[in-house]
Amino acid sequence: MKSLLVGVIGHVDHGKTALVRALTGVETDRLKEEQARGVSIVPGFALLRRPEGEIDLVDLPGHERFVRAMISGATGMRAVLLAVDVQEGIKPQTVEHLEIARLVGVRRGVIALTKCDLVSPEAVAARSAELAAVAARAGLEQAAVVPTSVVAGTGLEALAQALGALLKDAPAAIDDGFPYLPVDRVFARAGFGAVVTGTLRRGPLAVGDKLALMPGGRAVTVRSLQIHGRSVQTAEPGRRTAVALRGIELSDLHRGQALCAPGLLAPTRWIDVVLTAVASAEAPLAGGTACRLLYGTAEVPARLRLLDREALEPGETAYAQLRAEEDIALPVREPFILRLDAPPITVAGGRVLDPLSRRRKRNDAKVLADLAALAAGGPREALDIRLAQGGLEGVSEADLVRAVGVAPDRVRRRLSEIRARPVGDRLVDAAHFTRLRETVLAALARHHRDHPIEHGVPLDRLARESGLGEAAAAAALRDLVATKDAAQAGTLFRRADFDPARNATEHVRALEAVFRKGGLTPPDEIEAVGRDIRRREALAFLLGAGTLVRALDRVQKRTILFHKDAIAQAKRQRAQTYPADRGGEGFLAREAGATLGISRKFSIPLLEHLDAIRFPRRIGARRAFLGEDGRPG
Ligand SMILES: Nc1nc2c(ncn2[C@@H]2O[C@H](COP(=O)(O)OP(=O)(O)OP(=O)(O)O)[C@@H](O)[C@H]2O)c(=O)[nH]1
Ligand SMILES: [Mg+2]
Repeated sequence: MKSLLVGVIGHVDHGKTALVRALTGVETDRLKEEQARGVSIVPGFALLRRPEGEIDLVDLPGHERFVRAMISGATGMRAVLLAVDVQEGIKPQTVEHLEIARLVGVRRGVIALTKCDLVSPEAVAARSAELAAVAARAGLEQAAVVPTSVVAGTGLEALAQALGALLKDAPAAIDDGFPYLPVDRVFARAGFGAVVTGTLRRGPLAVGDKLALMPGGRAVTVRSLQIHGRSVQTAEPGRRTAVALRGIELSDLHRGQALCAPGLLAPTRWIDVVLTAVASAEAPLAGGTACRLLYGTAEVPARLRLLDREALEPGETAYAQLRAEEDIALPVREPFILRLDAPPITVAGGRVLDPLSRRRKRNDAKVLADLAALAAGGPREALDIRLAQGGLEGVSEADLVRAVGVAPDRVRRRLSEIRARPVGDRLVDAAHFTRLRETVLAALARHHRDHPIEHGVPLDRLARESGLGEAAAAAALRDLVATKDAAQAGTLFRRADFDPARNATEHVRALEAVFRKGGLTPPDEIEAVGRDIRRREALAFLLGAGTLVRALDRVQKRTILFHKDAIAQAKRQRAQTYPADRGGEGFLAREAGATLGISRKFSIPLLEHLDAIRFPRRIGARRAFLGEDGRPG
């Protein structure tokens, strides 16, 4: 069913509550004090059923002392019903309420001229024309002006029809896929426990949902849901909703808190915003001004930091930061209002562009360009911008979700569409991932140039040499190996186009010859290589290439260097000597040494090495020949 939340606004005593009563039969002035004084103090709620759907009317207080309450009730309104007393015409809160509606992004509405029983038809006609012009100036598109009287009962059907038309043409409420409900009332109800009410925003809410109570993030569960007294399993965004909660006491609940999907909001002191000064302001709004930040149903002291000018002229729009004096948590794109304490006036309003910011540089082209792009775009652009800001380091998914302000599964879907890449526990956009790859390839090239004798470079060293984090270097390397731009041998990485054999030097060739000749009784390392730096490099090269193998005698704690050809020869020879051992008895280390004609000094490390590569397998003191895959050959 279609629904629309309409804020009923206008100057004090202009007949808002009387209109709502006449349209719906609901008395929204429910407080004793409201009834005694004949003035609305808090927002009241009533449902208007129409053939087109349901209209949630929020009857807002008009008195100048209750503008803050009016703003808290204006949260989530998508259209307005402006009440104007036909005799009084435009008054200060008529203007202020229209400004507030405009600042929170409302562009549609209906105007009711009230108390028309008290004046002549000519006076009604004159006021109608005047109001149509005012509405247009206030940014209300094609607002119908409907003369009414609750005393005479005239114009009410026409007004209901105008509201119905508004509903019919209304775009669907924004659905970002996660529930956000600023709490405006709290009470206990027998059989339901603690109940909060508010306007559900941003996404649906269902019985059983787990939520976080912000600020603070305390976990609560939805026990049951009601919309205008009707129990429901699911509430759609845009509806006035009563939520019975499990997991919390009434005393821990108060207006100004908000229910939200867990993880979507995080506390902060700094937010980036696009801000418009009230058009009817008498003076510019200076940077540095202390003000009250009103968002959802919350209000906190904050300081304004303009980013590209010293002051905001009336009606002007600019990018700015707000520094809250206590932790705040509100979603991106959320509207807010700024007021002064003294004089108590509304000075500006706007939308959140970055809900988790920090102090930013003023007059910085990049900062301002990002904010302009965020202001012009939606979730997609926010995702692109945040990823770009994350650069080579990337952004965590939790941070992205908050910056983008839509449900995590939608963020994930989009991330795969734009081919963002996981790097450790972060995400990097495709362009930066390409740069990561290039950075790693360049670092590999430098390494090969500076250390031509090495076969490659281990990950940790490459990370250092490329100036990247290990996770970033590892992700890039994995991708480079997958695309065959790099190769991995053991723990070493190299460029695919780097052929270590090309870099074999005289020393390498000489050393290799020595060990090839040595066969299964090679010279000691000290003797053949010693401390000579060239020969040590040559040894590293030959080990890296697998030409020489370092075999270990664990008992004697000594190593022997074999040429790979000698090892291959030993394997062949033994396989011929012990064919009967396949799956049989196996042989002892000394028997093998005897067959090969070498002493224990060589046979023990040789067999250890062959064990290490599973040829043959060890069975107690005996060894049996197995295939290289570990199965009996
Ligand atoms: N004659 C006449 N009086 C009206 C009409 N509508 C409202 N009134 C009177 O105007 C006064 C104010 O009406 P409310 O409906 O309380 O005004 P409001 O806009 O809700 O006031 P606040 O909520 O305090 O801003 C009341 O005394 C109403 O009886 C009307 O159509 N004709
Ligand atoms: Mg009222």
